[in-house]
Amino acid sequence: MLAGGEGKRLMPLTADRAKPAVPFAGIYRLIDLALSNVVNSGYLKVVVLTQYKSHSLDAHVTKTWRMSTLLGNYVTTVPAQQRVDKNWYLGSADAIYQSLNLIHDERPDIVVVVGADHVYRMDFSAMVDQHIESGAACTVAAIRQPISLANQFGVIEVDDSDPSKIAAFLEKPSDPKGLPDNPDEVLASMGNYVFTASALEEAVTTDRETDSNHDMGGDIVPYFVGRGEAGVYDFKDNDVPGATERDRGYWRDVGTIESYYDAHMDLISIHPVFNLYNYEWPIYTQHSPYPPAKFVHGSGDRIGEALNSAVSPGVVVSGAHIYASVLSPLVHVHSYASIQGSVLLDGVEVGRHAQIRRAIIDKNVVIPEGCQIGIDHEHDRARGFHVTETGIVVVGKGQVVTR
Ligand code: ADQ
Repeated sequence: MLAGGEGKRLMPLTADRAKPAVPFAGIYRLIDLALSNVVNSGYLKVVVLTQYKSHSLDAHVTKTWRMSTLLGNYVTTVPAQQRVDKNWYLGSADAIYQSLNLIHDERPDIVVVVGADHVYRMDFSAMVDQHIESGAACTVAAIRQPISLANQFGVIEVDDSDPSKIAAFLEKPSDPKGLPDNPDEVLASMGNYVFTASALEEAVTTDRETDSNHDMGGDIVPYFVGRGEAGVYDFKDNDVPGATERDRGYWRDVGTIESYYDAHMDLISIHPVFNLYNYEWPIYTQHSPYPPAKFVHGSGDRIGEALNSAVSPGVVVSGAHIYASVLSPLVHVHSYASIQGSVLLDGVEVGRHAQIRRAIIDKNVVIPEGCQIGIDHEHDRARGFHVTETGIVVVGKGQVVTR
């Protein structure tokens, strides 16, 4: 699993942690989704390659994903180690090159390479089956996306005569071609790949000797496409047990603040677009044994309530109104406060009469009494908060909030 990226477009949430360690849906970290998919697919020998600000990621994976070693299974983090020379990982392909010793130790026939920062459910065994049947050296998972987002993705053109083969692959093109049956969409790489192990080794070794960006999407996939050895796996054919009509085929790259925010809103509608309550394909995580969430009357006998919201253990809502929001563990909201369309990370304290709209508040931030966030964006910017083009306000970890 590739988990070393910096996640610049998710700033300030990645100021202090790697993107895969960013908290998600109250009790999870982003990496829990990809790891749950891999483990639920039956693949139990997993290395997580880390680099950028990896401490909280490493701590989370080590604590949460410890497995019995009796059967030789493991999920283990491997930090960049300067094993090959004095360089850190030069890119995602170099992360694999510098970790080839792990492949040599296990001698697998097939290596599944998975990004660590997407929200979805996927059974990788179906993709591996197709890879083996097709005889491709590299198979790329693909999903249709709006053409307006093409510059964030690797864009695939399939072979006219054999649609399971990739004819061309352009990493983050600025001038993409739409699909023949829909000019408003492209076929995007999901950043998940299946490789024949020997072919992967040869590709990353050859790539290391060039002056490329040493990137899986930018360099390794095009290498296989150039040799006519790259196949495409259409995610719409993937099925996981327990999926609902509504959330089957759901996939979100949470690469930006907007998509991170939207992925949260997808969770909390009555019939969620992404259904966390599918116990046949569980999303695993672990956190401290906090007490149950509690809703109590507050000052002046105000009712404490949360509607269309997801509320984590350890939360106390006292005489405050929460709507369409996600509250992480240990959030405490005091009387007369109102929170709408917001995501509050662990331990956020919201003072009396505070109002929060369309905001993401990072861990342990204290919102003082009467404070307004997300109501006057000029005032939000003046206080040093990050405001996106679409008006989502982010208050970073450790930021001191004033009225
Ligand atoms: P991006 O997500 O933009 O596009 P990248 O930033 O390289 O590509 O991240 C891919 C994965 O690799 C992430 O999980 C990241 O954490 C990890 N990674 C990045 N640099 C790393 C390093 N030096 N060491 C270890 N891990 C590293 C990719 C593909 C596109 C595809 C999108 C789908 O390149 O083709 O469309 O994913 O989201």
